[in-house]
Amino acid sequence: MKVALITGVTGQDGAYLAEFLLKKGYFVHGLKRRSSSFNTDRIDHLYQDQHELNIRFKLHYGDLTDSTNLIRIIQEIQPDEIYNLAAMSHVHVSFEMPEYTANADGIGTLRLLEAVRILGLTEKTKVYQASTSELYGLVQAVPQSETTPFYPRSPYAVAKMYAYWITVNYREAYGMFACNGILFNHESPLRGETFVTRKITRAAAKIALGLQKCLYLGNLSAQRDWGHAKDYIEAMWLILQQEKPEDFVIATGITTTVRDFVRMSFAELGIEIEFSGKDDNEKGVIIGLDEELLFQNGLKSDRLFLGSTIVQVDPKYFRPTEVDLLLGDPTKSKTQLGWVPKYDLPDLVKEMVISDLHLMKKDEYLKQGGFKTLNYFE
Ligand code: NDP
Ligand code: GDR
Repeated sequence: MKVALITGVTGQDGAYLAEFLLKKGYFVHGLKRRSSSFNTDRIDHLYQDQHELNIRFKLHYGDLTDSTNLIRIIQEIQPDEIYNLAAMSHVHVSFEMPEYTANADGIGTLRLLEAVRILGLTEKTKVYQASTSELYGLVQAVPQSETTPFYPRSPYAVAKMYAYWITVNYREAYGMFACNGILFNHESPLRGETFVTRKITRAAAKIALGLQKCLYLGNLSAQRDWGHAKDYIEAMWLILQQEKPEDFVIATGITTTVRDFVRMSFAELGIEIEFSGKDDNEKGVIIGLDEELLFQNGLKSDRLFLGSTIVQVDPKYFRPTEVDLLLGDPTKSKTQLGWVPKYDLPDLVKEMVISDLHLMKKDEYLKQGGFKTLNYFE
């Protein structure tokens, strides 16, 4: 049985990858951080009671900032494959926490590679590094491929640039099977709530249900190449199944503005928006309601008014340095890995919006039923 270690197993990609590898028959070990509250929501359905026989999923407390912990775990489990997905992954937050981001995302990758080397596992253990399209940063050329020069624009991207090159270096210096997947943005219903797509789909659901009035966003003109996380984790696995270790871009080859993602999300529920104004003053206003679609989604139009502003720009979400345009060229991954994504952007938007509508309806039912959370502080 193949043994895999996933760092960042509690995150969006970690959850999908764990499920994927379990289905492939792997024994999956996951690294999770100690937290004062539960942080395993995304993988609770995979949990196996450790007292049972034949378990194939095990979690270990750990952190990419702790070398001895990583060495001990890797020594104990002797993995065939390590997927290094753990990171402080929020670009805007990295401007607030640059040193920690460098430590976890940059040096953390070095710690992992060194652990494999120190333990004499360079021939046994393959390593996947979660590299990112953020490396391209300030546009040098489009579409961006494996040969496009990097120009990182955030502490996150600079840390990931170190991780990218240290992975290449360990491959060249020690002959390790260590690869970078340069993944463009990928989303899903499991996406963290503060990334723009999920923030939009959650807010669209809440606004449609009358639980929120307005969605505040930053740069609406940013363009991203958005795919589905389920497709992207499959590419991670394919990268480690190649004959030779190499780096691959994983992208859809289509780019869309944040503004259009907003339009598509509300349209999915039956709400048509028009944007007007510029920069800080740009607004999204309801210009049409599709009664039939609203009805199909279990929504009532009496809470929604033509002409009301439901999206506004708040400059606090602007970044000190922005990445304006990402558009990937997936030619190499399609031809060499045989990677075929199953989802397109409309599928992704639909899945996310419907999932959030489902979640928010739960809140609405509880509210209507008079449910109140107990207040422990009175
Ligand atoms: P998430 O933010 O959803 O998950 C990050 C994971 O890393 C979480 O499990 C988190 O734990 C864990 N983590 C954070 N810091 C540490 C640390 N110091 N030690 C151990 N674990 C830590 O990210 P995604 O799943 O979206 O992304 C996975 C990886 O891919 C990340 O490295 C990200 O930078 C990279 N990436 C993501 C892209 C995307 O579009 N999603 C695109 C390109 C690259 P906890 O749950 O406790 O917070
Ligand atoms: P990104 O994702 O920075 O590309 O990094 P995010 O969804 O945070 O931002 C995408 C674009 O949307 C603009 N934006 C906003 N972003 C957020 N979060 N919140 C807002 O309110 C908002 N308004 C506009 C941003 O300015 C940006 O241009 C993601 C992460 O998953 C990284 O870990 C990963 O490496 C890259 O994708 C590829």
